[in-house]
Amino acid sequence: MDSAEEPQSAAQTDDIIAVKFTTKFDNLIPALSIFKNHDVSISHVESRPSKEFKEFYDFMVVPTKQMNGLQSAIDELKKIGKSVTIVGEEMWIPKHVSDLDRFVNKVLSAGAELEADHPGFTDAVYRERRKYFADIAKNYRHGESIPRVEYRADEVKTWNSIYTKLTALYPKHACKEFLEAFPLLQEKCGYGPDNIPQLEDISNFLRDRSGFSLRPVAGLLSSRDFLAGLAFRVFHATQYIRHGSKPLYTPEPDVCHELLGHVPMFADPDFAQFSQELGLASLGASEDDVKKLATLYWFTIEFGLCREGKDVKAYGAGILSSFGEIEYCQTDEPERRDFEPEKAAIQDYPITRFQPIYYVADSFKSAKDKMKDYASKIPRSFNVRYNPFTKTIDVIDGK
Ligand code: HBI
Ligand code: NLE
Ligand code: FE
Repeated sequence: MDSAEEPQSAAQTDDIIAVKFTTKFDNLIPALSIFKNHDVSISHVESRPSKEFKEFYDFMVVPTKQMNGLQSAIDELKKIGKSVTIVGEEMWIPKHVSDLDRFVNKVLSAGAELEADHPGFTDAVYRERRKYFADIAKNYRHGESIPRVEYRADEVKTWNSIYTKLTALYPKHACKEFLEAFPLLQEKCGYGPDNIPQLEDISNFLRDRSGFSLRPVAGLLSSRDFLAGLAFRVFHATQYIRHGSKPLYTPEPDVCHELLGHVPMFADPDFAQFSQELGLASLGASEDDVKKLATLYWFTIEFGLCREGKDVKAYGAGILSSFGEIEYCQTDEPERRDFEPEKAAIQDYPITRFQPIYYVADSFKSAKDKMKDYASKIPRSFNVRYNPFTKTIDVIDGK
């Protein structure tokens, strides 16, 4: 995304996620009765002793869904509760990996509504196909296997031309972590010139390598939602392929970009950890900080270079999936700078042409340490910790 065109975050709706209030314990039953009297059913209640008021408790009530009586219930609740507040979408963060299901209908530009300058805009067959992929993603829920797709001959032809050209360039230009993973993907996930691999097989492979998994996505998500996936080591991957008329460059992610650019990198444990740090830092961060983190995502995961001895190699997916850019980034034309999160986070960049500036990391370990350090300076009223056993985000109050 161009910084100027940064998609609006998810925080646009005034959906009520939860109601918080402080009252004496004896008031809990009367408070819950208020919801009942207004026909609002409840899916979850939490309580803890108030830090502010002795003998009072903070309660949080999660209504089952948006219900007509909710606003009047809240108004009445104010009579018996102190500091009644509404937890809205803007404060909500996913706490469990299944919470990512909430993003399925929040894509910014899906195949069904292709924009006018898209090469597939006037191609009715392509548009229909994009709708098919969008429906798979919209119907997908956490824990299900990702539907296998039978790609058409013209789609495999597009894949073939990209795959053949890129694989010839990887030995010279791709970083060693990428080159280590690639043969495994050929062996175990069906990577090859005449086959578009299946997201489900790749997801299972990555889970065993680095704990990453894939979710199908219909199109672009907001930065906030997209980065939140990384906090759970989940990567939202498109499943459709770019329009056959322009195989060698697209500004939009597609299955070639995800599978050839991103997937081999997510097989590396250090890179996986780096990606998750970026995701964790984004949870509950301000709009401004999310924008900076999205920019860091751009200059690392999408367009990062790294040092290998005297050489500089590509690890960014936007480079590794683009036949033109993979060679261009090694020329003297673009500027190269050492990776410093504070500086990279505020650098502008174009999205529809080759990058004028690249940031060079010393290693993923050092990039991860710098990232962690940067993240620790982002102001947030709480800290987060990921529990990999339950795939849960623990929120630690740090006020
Ligand atoms: N959404 N589906 C999807 N894929 C991406 O690669 C992607 C996105 N939303 C935002 C985004 N990338 C980045 O430009 C950053 O904003 C994180
Ligand atoms: N330019 C890349 C490609 O052509 O594969 C895609 C970049 C997506 C951010
Ligand atoms: Fe990408």
